[in-house]
Amino acid sequence: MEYIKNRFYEAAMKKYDEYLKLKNEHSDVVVGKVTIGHVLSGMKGVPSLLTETSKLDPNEGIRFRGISLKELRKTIPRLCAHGEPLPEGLFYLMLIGEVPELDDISNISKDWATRAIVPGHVFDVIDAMPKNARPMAQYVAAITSMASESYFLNAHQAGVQKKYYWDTTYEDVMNLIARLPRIAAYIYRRTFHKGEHIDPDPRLDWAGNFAHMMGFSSPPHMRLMRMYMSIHADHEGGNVSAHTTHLVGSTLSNPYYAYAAGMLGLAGPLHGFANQNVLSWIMDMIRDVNDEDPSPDRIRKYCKKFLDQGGVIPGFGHAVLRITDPRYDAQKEFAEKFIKNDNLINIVNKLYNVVPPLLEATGKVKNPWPNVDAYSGALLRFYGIKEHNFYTVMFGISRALGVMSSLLFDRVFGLPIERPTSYPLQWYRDVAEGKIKVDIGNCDDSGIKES
Ligand code: HAX
Repeated sequence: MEYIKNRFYEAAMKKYDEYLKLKNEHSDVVVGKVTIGHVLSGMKGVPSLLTETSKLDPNEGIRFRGISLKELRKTIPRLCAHGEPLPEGLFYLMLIGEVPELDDISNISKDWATRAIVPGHVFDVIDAMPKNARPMAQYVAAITSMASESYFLNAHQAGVQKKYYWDTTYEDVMNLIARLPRIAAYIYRRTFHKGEHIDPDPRLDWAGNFAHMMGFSSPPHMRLMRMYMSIHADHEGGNVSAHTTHLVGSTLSNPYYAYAAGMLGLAGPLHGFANQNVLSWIMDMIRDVNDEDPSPDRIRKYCKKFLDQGGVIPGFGHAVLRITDPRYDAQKEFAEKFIKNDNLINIVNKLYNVVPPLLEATGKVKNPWPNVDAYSGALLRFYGIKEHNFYTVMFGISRALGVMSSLLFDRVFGLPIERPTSYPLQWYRDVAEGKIKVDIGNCDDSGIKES
């Protein structure tokens, strides 16, 4: 089990040397500019974070350690010829920076299986919540309660040196990831299946076991889950779930708290909650037009009216991407391969043709194309996972792979507490009107110098 940890340590120490060299020799190199427009529109496009695991290109989509989603799905070894690559393989790539062999992948599967025992009090915390509590609320409460197990927390309180932070963080990260499927499946069965729980099968891989514990043990379900858990794993560092995890982690909060905080960010409708909203929005449309198989024209009229009334169509648009999300394409490809003629999937496909021109016509939407969330609900529903309140939790399990790998690098680098500067509106107005001059050539660690 130490094999993966040792490999990570070797790779991480090389990165650490690069980090130190950059910090010591090039800290004063300017990498971008910040305008009032940036400040007032969510700092999009401003380089301000260090993330090793993946990079998002607006016109190409996500690359994990330089490898696109399409390439990745061809490169990562599978359990069988027609199967999907395992998320364990993507985790290895993000963590170590190399494409894994099948042995590396099964090493991680086995490691996680041995770490997957969830402490009893975590189930007590879940069971103490109302049965109709939102699955994400149950999930975050469970994760937070698991911090009692944090090796990092204990080591930090015992005064461990900063250069060893990564070691106990690694243990927490691996334990946390290993236990997420069990916790989430417990919540799923408690909330939607009368609390009839299904024991884990430690012989299965991480995603396969999750499908099994949810009650979906067939090979097609496991294949779906492997794909789903791979494509949602990471989207560089600036998205809200990744950024929040990093921000909270920068206070040296333990990995359980940092991840729980990230999940609360994922739960917002502009982010991961959109995957639930898409399906309920489509269901509303079906009810409204009173047709399970509406024509493109009926869909167009419905969408137009919805937009005219100020609605935001979930599953379309993106803060960075300017193309159809390759994660959408991956799901479409999967559906085309394995699903013949499903109404909801047909509607999703029709929306692809209908919605972008309508969004373009608003004149304000920067990216009219569908994102990852536009497809996933219809796909999950086809496979019998119909409880859309649970979808964001599923997204969150996958997202742990990326944000927890990144947190490990934060600890390796010893990144400091994150603390940008804020000013009141009047300050920006004064700068805009030339009443205050800022000297960007004269910045120091504390921020812009006024002159
Ligand atoms: N429907 C209607 N209007 C939309 C829109 C959509 N799908 N997408 C963007 N707009 C609107 C914005 O609300 C904004 O309007 P106002 O100026 O009136 O506020 C305007 O177009 C400009 O927005 P933008 O610059 O193109 O987009 P942002 O970077 O501000 O926001 C969002 C990106 C993804 C949040 C946005 O496109 C959106 O709300 N989409 C629907 C929700 C969604 O699918 N979220 C999931 C995104 C992927 C993800 O993170 N998954 O987890």
